[in-house]
Amino acid sequence: MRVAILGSGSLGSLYAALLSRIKSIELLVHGRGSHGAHMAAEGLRLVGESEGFVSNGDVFFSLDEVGLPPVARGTMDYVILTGKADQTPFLASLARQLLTADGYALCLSNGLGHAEKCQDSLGPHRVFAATSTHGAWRPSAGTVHWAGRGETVIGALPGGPGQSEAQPLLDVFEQAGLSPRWSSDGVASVWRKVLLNIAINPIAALAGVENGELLRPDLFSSAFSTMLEGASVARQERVVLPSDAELEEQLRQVLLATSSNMCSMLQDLRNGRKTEISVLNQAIVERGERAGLATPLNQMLVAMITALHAQ
Ligand code: KPL
Repeated sequence: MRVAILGSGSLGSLYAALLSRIKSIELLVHGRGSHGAHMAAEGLRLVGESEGFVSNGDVFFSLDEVGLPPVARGTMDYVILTGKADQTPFLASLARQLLTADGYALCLSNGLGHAEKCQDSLGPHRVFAATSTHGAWRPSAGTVHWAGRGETVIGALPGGPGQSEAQPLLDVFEQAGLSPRWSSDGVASVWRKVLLNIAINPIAALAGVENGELLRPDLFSSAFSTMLEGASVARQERVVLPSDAELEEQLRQVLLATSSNMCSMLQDLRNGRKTEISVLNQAIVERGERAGLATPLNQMLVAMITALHAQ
């Protein structure tokens, strides 16, 4: 099976390192910048929950600065997009060039709207919904730290492929330790992940703390209230969510499982990168406005993170 990972941030690098262990996969990892260059020249080191080294003989590391390798075009059975929010349309255009005629794409990026952008570019019949709660960060170029075990959800979208089309990928994710799960309602799965991110990311980023600190009662209550605002918007959009008590339990479990992780928004702020606030809390505020629902906590978090961007 041929698999391509587009975008080599923390999550893309983690999936690359774990999938590289599966001998039945030919893996292409398309990165950029100093981390991408480091991987292409010297390979990728995995530390944390599991340790290992991926040599550039085992995996084809390509660089966006150079372009897609011509030999890879039209050969990929699955393409996994893992870039930041504003990269999705570009990465989807690369996926279109890489996929075989009956290949499939999935996007693990945080936030709302990615799957729809992939569907626009590739057609609904080729796109799965997908989410990941694995925690990862990059201590230095060429290294990824697996900071917390989570799960990977692959799900069905309206008009999209089903479980049998996802099964070969679910099987290799299982072998790689990525704890995959199939969801028959991919839209709800993406929302459930977004509800976690709107609750965790801006608060951990503003407080400058690892995820586990949000289990402190004062921070937990702020995070959970932010989550509930998002849940009201989702329910207004007729998304089927579990009870508030179950959402609270899921928030607690993800904070426990990723307690030593620096969430992606904290990493982005510390590294001077644009955050994903526009596809997380800001998307909740905008959808809330359309539905006539006030989301003051999300609005305040957007204002504060946006003010930090401007500094
Ligand atoms: O998705 C994440 C992120 O950091 O963006 C979580 C699951 C919250 C892990 O930190």
